[in-house]
Amino acid sequence: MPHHPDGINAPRFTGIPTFMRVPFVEEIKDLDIAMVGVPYDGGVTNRPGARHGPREMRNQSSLMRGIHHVSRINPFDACRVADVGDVPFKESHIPDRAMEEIETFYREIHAANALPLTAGGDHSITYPIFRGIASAKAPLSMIHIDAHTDTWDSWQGNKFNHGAPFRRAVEDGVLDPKQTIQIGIRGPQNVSDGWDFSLESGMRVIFMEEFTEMGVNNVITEARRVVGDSPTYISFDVDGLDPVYAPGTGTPEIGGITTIEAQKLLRGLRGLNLIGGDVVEVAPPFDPSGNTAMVGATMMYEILCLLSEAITVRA
Ligand SMILES: [Mn+2]
Repeated sequence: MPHHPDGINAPRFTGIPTFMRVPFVEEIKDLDIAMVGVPYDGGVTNRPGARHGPREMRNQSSLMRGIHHVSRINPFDACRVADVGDVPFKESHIPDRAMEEIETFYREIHAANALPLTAGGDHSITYPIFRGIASAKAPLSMIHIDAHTDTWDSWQGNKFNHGAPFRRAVEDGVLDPKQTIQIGIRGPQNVSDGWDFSLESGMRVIFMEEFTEMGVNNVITEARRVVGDSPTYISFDVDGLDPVYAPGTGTPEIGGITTIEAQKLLRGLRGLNLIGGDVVEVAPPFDPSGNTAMVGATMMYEILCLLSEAITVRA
């Protein structure tokens, strides 16, 4: 497969923007990590626009370079990484069908032995991703960064709305709530049902006030304790960040995580048994400067470095 272009002989402002300038492949084979776009926002409960997230994150992700300045990992040298394109939607205006179409694509990626790294899309997409890569016999663990627990129930008749993916995943047995940690939770709600579901099902919920009290290092220790060495997925909703850093999102909440805190948190997850990740809820219509997409793409790069190290260790 073609090599990742370096930014010296092929300047980063040139070429067609794939994720982080990796090659685009149509056939998913001989890959360690598959970067995927899921341009879907049929699950939003308020401001739409995350369907445009993958394209804008591809564009902004061309700013990324190879070598991580802390770990010195170069994921593009360490692993076979490609952009496998977007989920090929045919009926995405029907939520039930959209969920099936996403699941089908991730089954393919999983069958090809590649780890998925995804740009959303609203957060409803993580539920069919879990269905594609996990089973009730082997549910996933999760480290979840978000302002919202996303364990609410149906909204306006849509059980696949973006406030519900992890409730659906627990009901289906593809997510183990006792090995799930939710970090950065805050903001008022219409009903407390989602918070209650998370706590009653056994998830570890770190509200923003506790995050501030604990500090990032203790949050890392707690996250590592919760997931242990089990297969773990990282789901990163940009609204977990403070809107100062990520204003371009559908449901912003002030008083959130800073970008350096988020980077430290992710860097503290080295050595875990990581099997995939996503960055969701970048909504370009609310992001005129492109900053939120740039921040989202950088968090994808942090997760990519973690995944590539996890693969290298396993090999
Ligand atoms: Mn979310």
